[in-house]
Amino acid sequence: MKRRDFVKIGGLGTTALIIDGCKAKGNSEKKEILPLPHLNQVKVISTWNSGINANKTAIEALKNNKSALDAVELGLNVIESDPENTSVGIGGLPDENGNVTLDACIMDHQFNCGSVSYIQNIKNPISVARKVMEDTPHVMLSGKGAYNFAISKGFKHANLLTETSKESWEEWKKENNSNLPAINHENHDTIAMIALDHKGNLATGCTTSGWAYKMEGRVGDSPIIGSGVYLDNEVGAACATGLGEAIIKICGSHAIVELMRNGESPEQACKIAIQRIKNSNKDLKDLQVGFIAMNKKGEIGSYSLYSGFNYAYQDIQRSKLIDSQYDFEWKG
Ligand code: SD4
Repeated sequence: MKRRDFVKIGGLGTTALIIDGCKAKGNSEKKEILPLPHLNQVKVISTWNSGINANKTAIEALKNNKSALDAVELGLNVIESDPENTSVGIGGLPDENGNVTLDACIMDHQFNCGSVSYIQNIKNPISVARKVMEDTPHVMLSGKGAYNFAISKGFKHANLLTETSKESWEEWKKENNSNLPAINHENHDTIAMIALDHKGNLATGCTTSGWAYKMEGRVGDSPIIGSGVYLDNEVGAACATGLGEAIIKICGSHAIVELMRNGESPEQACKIAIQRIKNSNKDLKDLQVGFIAMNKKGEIGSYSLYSGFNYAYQDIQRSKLIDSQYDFEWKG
């Protein structure tokens, strides 16, 4: 038997895989229709407009029958490796001492998850997080241990502080010193992604250099399973961007998955989580948080506290940037 073709047979994107019949006696013309891979359903969403490029790589992987997990890793690698992006990977804005420290985590459809926090000098922390998930009995490695583990797995030591980020840090030191810039307004766009593959499995991941000029040792929500990302393949997945301290307080991504489990749409679930952010923080000034979510059916949604948050959507036909619903107009 040999694989011949994929053909549309109509109705909700259903596809049929037609295979040449066995050249058995009296059966030479017969074609067998097998259960279908749902290639039409593959899709990916990710935070901010840098998600557009990441999604393009992710969707190519999904179209080639790769898993959602592969798609998430490959998609996020694109942004981590881009020195122009000052929020993720190489080129990320450093902490108060000028050190670039990165956080990332990844989760698959079977509750497997891996994470690295406060890792330095490694360009692709999402791939290290995946190695933690697959090659260790642990979920999370941090700091020097995460770095040593990465080196043992063949990752290369790299200087992550680009000239541009160094200049911005020096400028900040001169002018503001103790004042941190507001997260997510002008200066940040951590990438978090959710992908759905042809088997109907979800995966999610998140990677960031965290809050620009943060205190030495600070870790945000992005490497914390349940805060930066969460996924239950029976229900859906959610991930976050924005002020990690506020997201951690409500276990934001986990909360959204539980809300979807209880029947909320992805957007409504994100909106309720934002309501919890409002309830759990007295001072909402400069506190931007944005959530994105996708349920098991592939329905998507988002919500943010302030205007200005958007996310990138990609399926096999379309790529678009979607403005999130929000509660307050950002006035700066
Ligand atoms: C953090 N949540 O470290 C991250 C930052 C972020 O867009 O999302 N920025 O708190």
